[in-house]
Formats: sequence, C-alpha cells, structure tokens
Amino acid sequence: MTVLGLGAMGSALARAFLAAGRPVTVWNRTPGKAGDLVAGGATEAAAVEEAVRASGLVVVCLWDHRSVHETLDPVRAALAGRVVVNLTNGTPGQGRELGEWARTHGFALLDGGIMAVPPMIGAPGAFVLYSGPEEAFTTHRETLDALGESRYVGPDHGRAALYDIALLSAMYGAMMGELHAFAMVRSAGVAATGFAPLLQRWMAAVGGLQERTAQLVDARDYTRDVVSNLGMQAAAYHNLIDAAHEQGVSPELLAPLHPLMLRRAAEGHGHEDNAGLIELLFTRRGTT
Ligand code: FVH
Repeated sequence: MTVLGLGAMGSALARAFLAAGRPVTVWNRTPGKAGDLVAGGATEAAAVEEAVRASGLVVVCLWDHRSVHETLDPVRAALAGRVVVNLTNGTPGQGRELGEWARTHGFALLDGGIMAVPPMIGAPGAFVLYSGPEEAFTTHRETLDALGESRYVGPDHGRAALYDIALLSAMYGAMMGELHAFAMVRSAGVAATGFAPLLQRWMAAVGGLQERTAQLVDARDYTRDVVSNLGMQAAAYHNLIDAAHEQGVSPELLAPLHPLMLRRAAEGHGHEDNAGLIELLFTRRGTT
C-alpha cells in the first residue's frame, strides 16, 4: 500500500501499516521525511506517480483539499482501477466533489475522518470514519484496521466528513468552555492543575446527558420531563458573563450562546429544555 504525505499524521499512518506487516511505499512533496520509515522497511518513491503505481491501495493524508487535488490531478490516469483513501480533513462538500471526480476518472474513493491524534494511531481508542463505495471498504478493511477501529458510515462520500466535523465541533465547544473555566480560576490565582479534577468530574456528569438531549432533538419536542428550563438558565447565564467581567476575563468564548437563549425564551419556549436551541441553528429551509 502507498501513503502520500508524510506530515505528523501521514508518518503515523505509514508506521502503523508497517507495524501491521504491510508492504508500504511512501511519498512526500518535500523529500527528507521518510528516513525512519525507510529504516523500518518502507520504500520511498521519488515521484507521486511512482508511489501510486506501486500499490492498489493509496492512502492520502495532506494539508487540505486543495493540496489533495494538486497532488492527484497530475496522476489521475495512474489512479484508474485503484482505491484511494483520502484521510485529509475536509468538508462534506469536498468529500462529495472528490468522490465524483474519482468516479469520472475510474477509481474508487473512500473519504475518511481520523478521530485521533498521531500518537494514538494504531492504539486502542483511535477510530477512523470512512464513506464511499462499501465494496472498496470491505476489501481493504483489514488493512485499514491497522490505524484504529474502522467505522463505515455509508456510501455518500460526504458522510465521513460530516461526522468528523460534527465530532470536532463538539470537541471545540468543550475546549472553549474548559479554557474559559481555567481562565476564571487563574484570574483568582488558582492553578489549572488544582482545579482540573473538579472540571473532569463535572464534565463527566454533564456528558451523561447527551443521550437524553439526542432523544429530545429527534422527537423535536423539548417539553418532556424538563428539569432545568431554558428561561431559568438564560437568566442565570447572565452571571457567567458578569462574573467574567468582574474577574478581568474576556467572555468572548461564552457570549454567543446568551442571545440565542434570550431569543428562544422570548419566542415562548422558556419553560422548555435547552435542547430546543437547536431549532435556531438551521439557516436553510426545508432540510431539517
Ligand atoms: N495531526 C493531527 O492531530 C490531526 C488529526 C486528525 C486529522 N488531521 C488532518 O490530517 C491531515 C494532515 O495533518 P498532519 O498533522 O499530517 O499535518 P502536517 O504535519 O502539517 O503535514 C502536512 C502534509 O501535507 C503536505 N502538503 C501540504 N501542502 C501540500 C501540497 N500543496 N502538495 C502536496 N503536499 C502538501 C506536507 O508536505 P511538505 O510540506 O512536507 O512538503 C505534509 O506532508 C490534515 O488534513 C489534518 O487536518 C491531523
């Protein structure tokens, strides 16, 4: 198999394939990054086309969608009949565009989303999302399992990126809250490490509410078994903003939620669950 791109992630992918005993050919735009991999048994190709022709399975992990096209477009004839697995981060639309481009040039594309950082690759806890033709996934699943748990999420080429971006969005939301929490305690001279155990305990408790939120969202009914209603939370949220100002901390990571809460409450949903805020997020009619 071939790996195109030897950045932090591409190198980790190639190492995992080597560790699983697979023959690996590697290529990187800037030479000089393959030393350790070659010492570990990989073959370094001098050109993209040589790397592509070396294997039936070509894994691509580059900077962005544009660099994927810059790399693959000139060698599209050589890609015919092969399976390309694109693990470069991108949008659902980019995944679909690449899938259609692959179809017109006679090769199969699996578009993927890596839910791990490089040191996690090949270790328990890593999982990788794939979408595109199921047959291509089934044929190469065993090989791909070397990277982490392989999750096939459907034939729509955009689906893996959709799930990847949704999961990353949840991660960045949590990260914003955590950084703001650490800023608040640091403003009072409290070490983040001293506060972290309380934060972990709280986030674990809050994480347990996801299943219930998902049920309300699917039912589109936010009135069932309401424990802490939106109106109450919108009023209390003001204290989060005021407390930040009091402590000399910018509330800019937290601030965007408040007007949404006030708007939803003003529209008559103050007695409902917070989950109803989702109804304010859709910008295109007829798709939800
Ligand atoms: N690292 C991470 O934590 C995340 C985990 C989840 C998935 N992401 C995505 O993986 C893609 C690659 O990320 P990376 O960490 O390997 O990134 P870098 O170490 O910066 O390596 C970038 C490679 O891309 C090559 N490259 C850049 N532009 C081009 C181009 N126009 N043509 C060909 N290759 C290009 C670059 O080559 P070079 O600069 O060494 O010549 C590196 O091989 C990414 O989508 C993450 O979002 C990683």
